[in-house]
Amino acid sequence: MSRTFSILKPDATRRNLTGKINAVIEEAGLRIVAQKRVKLSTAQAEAFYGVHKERPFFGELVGQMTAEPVVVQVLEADDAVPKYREVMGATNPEQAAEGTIRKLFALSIGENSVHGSDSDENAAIEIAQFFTDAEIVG
Ligand code: RTP
Ligand code: MG
Repeated sequence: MSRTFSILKPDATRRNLTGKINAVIEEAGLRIVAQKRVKLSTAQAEAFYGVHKERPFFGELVGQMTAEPVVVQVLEADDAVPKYREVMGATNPEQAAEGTIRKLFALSIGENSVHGSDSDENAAIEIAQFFTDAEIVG
C-alpha cells in the first residue's frame, strides 16, 4: 500500500462536485483515508505550488486555488501516485482520456478540478503540509 495527496480544487467545490469526484476515486480502487475542507491562504498556495513560481500562470494559479475552499485528501492504494494520476487524466482536460476526472468535470487547464502528487517523495511532503499522522486512518 502507498499514499498520494489529492486536492479537490475550487472549481469542483464551487459546483458541488466533491461527492461525484469521490465516487470516481473510490470506484477506481483508491481509499480516502483522510479528508478535510479548508480555505488555502495565499502563503499556503504559494508554498504548495512553489515549483511553478517562475511560470507565467503562477499568479493565476494561486489566485484560483485561494478563491474558494478546497478539499484536501490522502488516498491509499497499491501504487497510489500513478494510479491517481491515471484517474485524474491529463492536465489539459481537452487531452484527458474518457472516464477520467478531468475529462468528466474540468473546465479548463487552470480550473481542472483536482490535484494529485507526481511522485512518492512529493506525496509525503504534501501530505505533511496538511495532515498529522493521527488524522490519517488507513
Ligand atoms: P497538479 O499539480 O495540480 O496536480 O496538476 P498537474 O501535475 O497535472 O500539472 P502541473 O504541470 O503540475 O501544473 C499545476 C497546475 O497549474 C495549472 N496550470 N495552468 N494556464 C496554464 O497554462 C496552466 N498550466 C498549468 C493547472 O491547474 C495545473 O493543474
Ligand atoms: Mg503537478
